[in-house]
Amino acid sequence: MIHDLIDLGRYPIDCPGSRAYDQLIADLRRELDKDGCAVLPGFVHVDGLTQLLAEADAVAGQAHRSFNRTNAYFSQDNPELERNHPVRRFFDRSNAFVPADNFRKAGPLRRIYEFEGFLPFIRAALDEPEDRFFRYDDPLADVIINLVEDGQGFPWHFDTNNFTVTLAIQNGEEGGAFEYVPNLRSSEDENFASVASVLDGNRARVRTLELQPGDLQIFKGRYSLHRVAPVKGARRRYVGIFSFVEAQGMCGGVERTKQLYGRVLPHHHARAGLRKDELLD
Ligand SMILES: O=C(O)CCC(=O)C(=O)O
Ligand SMILES: [Fe+2]
Repeated sequence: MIHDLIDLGRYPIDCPGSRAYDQLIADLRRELDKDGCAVLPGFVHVDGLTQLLAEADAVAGQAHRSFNRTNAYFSQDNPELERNHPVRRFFDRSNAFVPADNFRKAGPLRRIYEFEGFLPFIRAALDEPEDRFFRYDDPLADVIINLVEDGQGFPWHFDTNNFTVTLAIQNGEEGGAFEYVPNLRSSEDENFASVASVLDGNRARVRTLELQPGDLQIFKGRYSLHRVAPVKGARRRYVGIFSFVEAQGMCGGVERTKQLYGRVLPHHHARAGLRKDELLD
């Protein structure tokens, strides 16, 4: 069972159909409808965290680092636009991802991801149909840890995937807040003027979440501009990332996987075609 990791008293994800479960789902849906973000504080309890932290420390040395410069859209520069246009504003991005094959089946992070009640719970919270919600079939990327070190963060961006499910495992000494501007753009309107204003430092609509170790976050990042503020100090920020996709058998592309994880497996070559390259953008 999973009670040694998850606070099932507070989050009865093992009891679908119970009143407490239905209430929890209703609350999460309301939060997600309102601003695309739901946080479950203390989803992993203190004893569970001890296990997760030990696992994270043990595999941190396996992280693959990659660097690039990116705009908020993960797109190319467009020299025809004026110099200050958000599409033309590039920021440094560095990643250190611990690939998924470092997380053993019997280890705490993968046990949460593969717990039979976890996917249906996340799917219900997101109100996604059963035939469009699957675990990622990528042995290097299905469940990973993102490690953020002194001076690093994740610059302002919109996700290219619909939702992200993350678990805070350890915070840096300072910084590392999750900042977001709910619904800054829509499928009809890019709202470039407001995006530019946030990039210029306008904080009026910015919300700040200081997630604590053990908190689970469900975030719909396609329309909400967001960033991770730079982390300061010697202690690394660890976040677990659980990936779910809309088609069975989806796997990362060969080039993208090499870039993010430093290597590929035969599985990636075999699955080339059924891809979800944009994951984690
Ligand atoms: O590390 C986080 O808290 C979220 C990072 C993020 O925005 C992303 O992976 O798209
Ligand atoms: Fe994001």
